[in-house]
Amino acid sequence: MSDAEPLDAVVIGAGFAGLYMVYRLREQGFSVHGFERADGVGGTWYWNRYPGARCDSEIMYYSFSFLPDLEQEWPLTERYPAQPEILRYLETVAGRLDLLKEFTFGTEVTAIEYDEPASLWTLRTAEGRIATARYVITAVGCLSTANRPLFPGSDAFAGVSLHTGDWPKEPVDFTGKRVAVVGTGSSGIQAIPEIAAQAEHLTVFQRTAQFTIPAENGPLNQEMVELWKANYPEWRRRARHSRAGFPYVPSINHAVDASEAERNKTYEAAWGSGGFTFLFGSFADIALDEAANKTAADFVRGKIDEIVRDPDTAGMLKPWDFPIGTKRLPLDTNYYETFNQPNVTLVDLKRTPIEEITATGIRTSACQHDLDMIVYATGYDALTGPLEALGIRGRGGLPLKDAWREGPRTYLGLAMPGFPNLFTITGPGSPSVLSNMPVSIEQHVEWIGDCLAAARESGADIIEATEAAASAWTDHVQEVASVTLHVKAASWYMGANIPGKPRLFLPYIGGVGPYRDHCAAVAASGYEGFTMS
Ligand code: N01
Repeated sequence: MSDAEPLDAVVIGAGFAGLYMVYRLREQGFSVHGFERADGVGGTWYWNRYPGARCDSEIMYYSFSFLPDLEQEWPLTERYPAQPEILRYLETVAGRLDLLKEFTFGTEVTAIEYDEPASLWTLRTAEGRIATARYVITAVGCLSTANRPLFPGSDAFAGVSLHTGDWPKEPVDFTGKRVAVVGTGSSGIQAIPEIAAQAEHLTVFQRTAQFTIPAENGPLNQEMVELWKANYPEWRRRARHSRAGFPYVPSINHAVDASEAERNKTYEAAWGSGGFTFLFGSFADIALDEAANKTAADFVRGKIDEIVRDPDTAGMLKPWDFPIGTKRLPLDTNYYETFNQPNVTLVDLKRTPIEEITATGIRTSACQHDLDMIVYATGYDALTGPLEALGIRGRGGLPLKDAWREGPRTYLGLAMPGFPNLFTITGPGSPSVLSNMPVSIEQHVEWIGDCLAAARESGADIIEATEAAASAWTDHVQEVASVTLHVKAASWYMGANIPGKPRLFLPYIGGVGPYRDHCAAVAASGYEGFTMS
């Protein structure tokens, strides 16, 4: 790529989304180049190398559908793929499609500015590199800007500080160490049992107790794998038209109509088989009806009492302040069991908040905890954070951050008025984090590729979402969320984990299938809600 020549498109990111987008546009005959801040492919799976990092989507659902040969060849071993395995998969994809040469790695895009007279975007990198392109497509993920809470004295700690989303490549040895994990979301809940198995002592600092369901990970039956592989096209079709990008059959039964014995039998079976089917497969009203939701929540609280021997610790681990499933449900391997280990202590930050990070550890309102290592599993500035970090300025030099001061306004989570020719893969207002990501990513990549081809065919230089379409879609995203219990939780879906972030529901909860149909109808109508000029 020559920096002087305008490209047709620049893609930012080399995870699932960026790899497929670059491949797709190259195949369509566009000149395209990718920038990636890591020194390799993988995106989320490049950075999240913390112990226990695994995908909560079962392995047969968590891959590309557009590579049928690889689909058949790729070994399906364990139910949930571990981080090294997914990274290897993406490296294989990049190698097989000869994509590495299309990317510049180790390069962070820090500014993307729209040049109105030229109808081109100018991109600048931290290294001072400049590129120009007609189209910019962000493939930066939804959970890639770490949330690093600013505790007083944050930089004072003399030991090792790590964030789960920015984990070193070299294995971290916890042997003989006094370790803290701050945060009990999906990342913390995966890492805690693994760290506890090594560390001399582990102290878990919990602000909000989470519900978690056993993953029931383990080796896959290879006869089932063969059957699965023989029917991949049908499973993929079902996933695309499902609610969350999985070909599960959702329950149609209502918890409120079932007897207590029937409910317990259903929950017990779902708990035993593990995974998200606890929510999808048990009862249809858990996400919608508070009384139904309470039956599922009570079941999990009962499990905590059964598993955790110390009643005070069990009490602290039981969530009370949000309906189950309204914060992303983690899947675990021996999470609650870990608190029975003599080398593990739980600190409830609602009782005794962190007052300061000191040179030697963490001081809460109750006492000082002396530590060698602090692992922050404190999550992300989700969905908007990675986009705002790109320094995007649209028409009139308007920064995206300012355009989104009241919260993100997008059309279909794909485009924004005032930011022509800029597309966001799995942007806010699309199913993204509420879905099995590869399914949503493929749909966005294919839609964007088709849209660019349609513009080329019609001779248009500029494609831009209209104000009216973005307003209507943004209202629709909130309306659909408002009939669910999700809006009752102070979750990262609501922007609640980042001080000062506007509170509104960020992803689209209307379902992967209906959303896909809607996007397809927009394309079929000649891109209603966009102007092409
Ligand atoms: O982050 P989180 P995560 N002081 O935001 C706490 C995906 N994922 O990295 O709940 C003290 O869920 C915070 O407390 P609270 C998945 O979509 C997928 O774990 O805000 N504590 C919470 O306990 C997931 O949902 C997979 O009160 C503070 C924790 O830190 C998403 O990534 C694996 C704090 C953050 O939990 C994010 O998960 C891992 C503070 N100032 C992640 N600030 C798989 O598929 C925050 N916390 C396997």
